[in-house]
Amino acid sequence: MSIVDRQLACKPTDYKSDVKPVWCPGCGDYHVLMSFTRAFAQLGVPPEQIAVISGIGCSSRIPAYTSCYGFHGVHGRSLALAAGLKVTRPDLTVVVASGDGDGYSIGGNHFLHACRRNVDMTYVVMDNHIYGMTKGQPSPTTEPEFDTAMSPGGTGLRPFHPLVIALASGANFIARCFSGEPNQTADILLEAIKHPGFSFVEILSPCVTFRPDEKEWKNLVHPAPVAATNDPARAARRIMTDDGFNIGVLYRGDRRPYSPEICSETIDPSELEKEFEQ
Ligand SMILES: Cc1ncc(C[n+]2csc(CCOP(=O)(O)OP(=O)(O)O)c2C)c(N)n1
Ligand code: SF4
Repeated sequence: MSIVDRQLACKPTDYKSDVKPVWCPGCGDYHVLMSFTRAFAQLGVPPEQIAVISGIGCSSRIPAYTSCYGFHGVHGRSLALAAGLKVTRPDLTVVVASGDGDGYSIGGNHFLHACRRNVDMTYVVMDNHIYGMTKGQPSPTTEPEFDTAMSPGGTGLRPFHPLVIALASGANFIARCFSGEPNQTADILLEAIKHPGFSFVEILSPCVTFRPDEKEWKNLVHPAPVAATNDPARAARRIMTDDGFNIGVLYRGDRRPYSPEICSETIDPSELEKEFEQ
């Protein structure tokens, strides 16, 4: 079968591996996996032309459950890996899967600079406002009053605002999804993958084991009341003032994606050498 025929024939099940997920029954990440495979099928790119990269965490297990190429890397370092891969293999579709602990705590610095660099890839953070895999420590998005064994009475710390930080750092596409809406999430993931540059998609994905209260999220999410904008100032105002449960595409930017040629266009290495010889 030719590549074109295969692209036409792709079904969501073609992107699933034979590995059975070990997530807890009811974990939101099952639906996220479904959204990934639906988005890939709609994209029509065969599994061997997609790379799913992750760090460590329950959410970061996703590459093993897809039939795409994948890399289950070091905790918090998935973006560096993915950027290196995309720059050297621009023909691949690169999608990065992370959790709020992996992406915003140990990986926080990489998040800022990936947004700035604007390599053409899609960063998906399954945010459950807790560390699931390591049994319920607070993460940067945990509410200040949320009581955990590690932080009795809550941390008292102001939560990190990933969407605002992504916007301020230069992400080129920003959306929020809810894992309980896999079709809508698949549509948004597809749009994020097709959008040039660094696309950031937050997926609210409940951890039913360490945050049973998050089962309520299905009653709190609602469509974003205004259409996406390409104006960062308007997007910032909206994201700063929303209730954290607006679902949809919130920002579509038009920054030019990073490519190694951007540097070679502007810097002539022989000129630099002359400067150092002086
Ligand atoms: C360098 C390093 N530090 C800490 C850990 C332990 N660790 C593994 S997963 C994890 C937290 C994962 O939380 P999150 O990213 O929110 O994902 P979730 O499990 O909730 O999906 C931590 C701290 C590790 N594996 N490596
Ligand atoms: S601990 Fe939480 S995040 Fe991890 S698999 Fe279970 S429900 Fe999902």
